[in-house]
Parts: sequence; structure tokens; C-alpha cells
Amino acid sequence: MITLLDYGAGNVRSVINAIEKLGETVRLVHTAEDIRSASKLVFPGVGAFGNMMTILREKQYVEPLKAYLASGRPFLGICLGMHALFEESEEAFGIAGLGLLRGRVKRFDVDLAVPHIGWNGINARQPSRLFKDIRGDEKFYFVHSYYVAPEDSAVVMTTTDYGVEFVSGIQTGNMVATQFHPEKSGQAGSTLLDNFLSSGQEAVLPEIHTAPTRLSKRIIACLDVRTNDRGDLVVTKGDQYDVREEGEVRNLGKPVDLAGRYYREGADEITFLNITGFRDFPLEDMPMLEVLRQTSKHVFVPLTIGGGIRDYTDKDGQRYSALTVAAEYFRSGADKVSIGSDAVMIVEAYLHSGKATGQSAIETISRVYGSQAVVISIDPRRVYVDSPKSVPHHVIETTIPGPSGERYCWYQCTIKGGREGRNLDAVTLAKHCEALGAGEILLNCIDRDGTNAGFDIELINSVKQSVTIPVIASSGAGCEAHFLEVFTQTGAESALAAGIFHRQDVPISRVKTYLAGKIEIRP
Ligand code: 1PR
Repeated sequence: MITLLDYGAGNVRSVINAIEKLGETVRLVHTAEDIRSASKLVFPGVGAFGNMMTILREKQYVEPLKAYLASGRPFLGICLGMHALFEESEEAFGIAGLGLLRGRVKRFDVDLAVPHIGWNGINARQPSRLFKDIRGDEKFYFVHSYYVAPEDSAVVMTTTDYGVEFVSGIQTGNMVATQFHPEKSGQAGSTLLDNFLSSGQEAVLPEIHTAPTRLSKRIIACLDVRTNDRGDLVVTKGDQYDVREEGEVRNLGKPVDLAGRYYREGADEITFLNITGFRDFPLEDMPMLEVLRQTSKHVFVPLTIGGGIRDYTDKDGQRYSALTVAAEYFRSGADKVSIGSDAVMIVEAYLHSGKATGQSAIETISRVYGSQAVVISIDPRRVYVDSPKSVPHHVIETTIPGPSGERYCWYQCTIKGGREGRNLDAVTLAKHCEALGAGEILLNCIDRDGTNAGFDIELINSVKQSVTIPVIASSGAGCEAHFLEVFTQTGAESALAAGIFHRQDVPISRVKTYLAGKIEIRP
């Protein structure tokens, strides 16, 4: 029986599913007594440090946790569950951690995109029973802006490199903790988790690599989901966002089945976009929640969900905040939420008033769940102009001239799945969303969507150069070479595709085989 400390924030369902898949039973902590009586405790911290410590104090879990850890019983902390063990964090000045280990949690100060999101390696610094059957070059999934800096180097179990060599795992006695997420790290993560759950095996040291570890570029499979005219929830795919063919919504398969296939083929992440979310209310649209619950039972890579994340008032006048909607998605198995139309409305309001309200979906969700949980999905379309000064937008000189030979264009943001163009450009939107607390940009392109013509390199470069958060390049992938092109000609951290994977023109495994040896990739 594994006791799991869920303090009410974020996606603990994936950890429960990963443990149950290994044949164990999970008991959730409801009272301080549950911590006292635990024999094996897992603490999968998700969200933001300040919020986590406040809740632990309110629930009076701090003393029982300290007592549990002092007793020497097995403990596994994950991500924030590792940060909690230290004295304090730069994420929340003035809020004390558990202080079981001397040292603090620091923010990345590197010349790379922050948060550090994706699959990176580990270098073992001491033997551990967690390492049984783990290869030295294995990659694990990280998603964080902060890392622990212990004063005592003897507790360091692993390090990882990301502009700086940071501590990615600690071990002292029966207490182990990882910065990476074993529950989101595919087979390697499952093996590591199994090693923690089993008792008796010897501590081993994987083959040591002296070279710095490297973050892989991510390949993301995207599933645009909606209900078709018969009422079935289907994965569909548009041509420049038009998902109908001869009047019918294209049906490319069932969401849960396709997600399972992409996991087995090696997808580094899976994104679901509820493409009619702008007109439905997700909390009434239970099938999407169910899709997440079912998918997270057998897919152990990160899941993002988008569509309809916004404040909402139902027909009875009951108001639901975007935070409430997001919370339901996280509870159902999502690791990140993606905000589309509402992000445009938020930035427009901000530009109009000149001040942030602190109440927008971007601000509230990132405050509670951390910025890494908030993705902004941008649906831009090219608008050609004669000169860079003719519009008050971020205009680029383009190598793809317009219909009348125009040499300049800007990228107009749209809402409601491309149905409505707004007076805002994609670069301005991305910059302001970052400032408000977003952690990643999903950069679609209506002109390229479903065309197989390759990614819009000019769009990706102009947005990537204006933000410091990671950018997911999306729309237009038609062959393996397009992925190499986007990774070598832009700084995008990930590339997302839909059509070629759904139609099996090019399976994910083939993209990865093609990229191997050319760029850093998870096999
Ligand atoms: O506005 O917050 O409710 O979110 C709605 C979400 O649904 C947005 O993220 C928006 O991008 C998405 N969406 C809305 N309508 C459509 C549509 O296609 N009619 N899909 C849509 C967007 C674009 C990508 C696609 C890539 C790769 N789909 O997700 O998967 O372009 O495709 P490809 O590889 O086949 O070229 P809100």
C-alpha cells in the first residue's frame, strides 16, 4: 500500500495511474493521521512553492511530514515534492519549506528558455536502488523553472545540465526525490518508480557519462477533437482550420485510441485541443474530461488540453472561473492547459487599460499551478502589407511575397478557431502572455495548417526571438525533413504535427529515426 500526499493542486492522477499500473494500491492522504501511519510515502508536488507550503500548513501536514521523514521510512518526492524538503525557495520569498535539508531552491538564470521543459538526461553521483535496469543515457521528463541547491553535496543523487549543472535527484537514507517526473517519463520512469516500490534490491550505479546531459527537441502529436454531426467525439483535422469535407466533419479516429498509438510510437508529448471549446462549456463537456482520465491510465508522457479555458457563466447565472475549469482538467490527468481565444481577449484588455488585473486566466492558473502549466495557443494568419510602417503591428520582411507581390506581412491573431481576426499581432500577444505568467507558446499557423508545406519558419523565428519561454512550432509538417528544417532554422524547442501522424503518412518513429544523430532527440 502506497500512501500518496495529494494536497489538492495539479495532476496527481498520473502518479496514481503509474503506481497502479505497477500493481500497487494507492491510498490518498486525507488527514495528518494518514501521513503518520504511512509505510511508503510518495509526494508528487505540482504547482507553485508558496501555494503548496500554505496548503501543507493549513492542513497541518508539516509536523507529521517531518516526523515521517525523520523516522527513516521510504519517501519519494517528485518535483515540488523535492523542493519542499529544503529551507526556502526563490519562488516564494518569506515562505519557509520543511527545512529537512539545508539549502534553497533557486530560479534558473541561464541563457536558455525557462521553464526547462522536456526530456533530459541524468548523471548519477551515488549508487541507488532506483537505478536498477536504468541505462546511463536514459532521458526523463522535466518541467520546472527552479532547482534545488543543497548545501551538503553528499545528498546529491543525480545532476543534469541546462545552461548550468543542477541537482536533479537527491538521496539520503530512505529519502529520495527527483526533479524529473518518473510518472511522465515513459518506460524509463516506470522502471525507476518500480524500483522505489520494490524493496530489497541492491543499490547500483549506472554507467557514468562525463559529458553534459542534453535536452532533447520534442515531437508532439496533436489531436483536434470535437463532436461530429452524429454526436460522436472524434479526432478531426482541418485544412487551414476547415475540418469539413463534403459537408461532414472529418473523422480520423478515437481520441483515446490514437493517443495510445502515439505514445507507443514514441511521442514526447500529446496535446488534445477541444476545437469547439470556444462555444461549449468544458465542465458540461464531460467527454473531454473522460478522454483525459482514460488516456492518462496508459499514456505516461505529458498531456496538454486546450479549448474553452476561460471564465464562464452558465444559463442559471452561476459563474465558473478559468481556474476552476483548469483545475478539473488537471484533476482528470492533464499536465498543462492551453489557452487560445481567451489569451487574445486578456492581452487586448491589458493593452487597453495599461494594467494587469491579476485575475485573468493566465495569471490565476500560473499562480496556483506554476507557469509551466500554462500554454498559450496562438492561431495566427498572414496579412500582407506594402510597407513596414503601414500598420501598428510587428511587421516582417518576408521571402514569400503576397498575392500582389507585397514584401511585408504581419501575423494577425484570431479567436474562435480562426473564425474572427483581431487587431493584434502574434508577437505582441506572445510577449504579453509571457509577462502575465504563461510558460510556453503553442504557435499554430492557419496558412500552413494541413497543407504539408512545412512550418512557417519566418513566423516561428519572429515569435521565438521575442520571448524567453519555450515555443512549440506547429502547422504544416509534411515529411521528416520539415522537422529537421524547423529545428535547425529556428530556436523552437518542440515541433507539433497532426495530419501526417493521423494518416500514417509518416509515423512518429520514422521522424525520430530520421532526426537521430542530426539533432538531440529522445529515441
Ligand atoms: O480558443 O481557447 O477555446 O482553444 C481552441 C483551440 O482549438 C485552440 O488551441 C485552437 O488552435 C484550436 N482550434 C480551433 N479550431 C481549430 C480548427 O482546426 N478548426 N485547431 C483548431 C487548431 C491547429 C493545430 C494542428 C496543427 C498541425 N489546429 O493544432 O494540429 O496545425 O496540423 P498539421 O500537422 O496537420 O498541419 P480556445
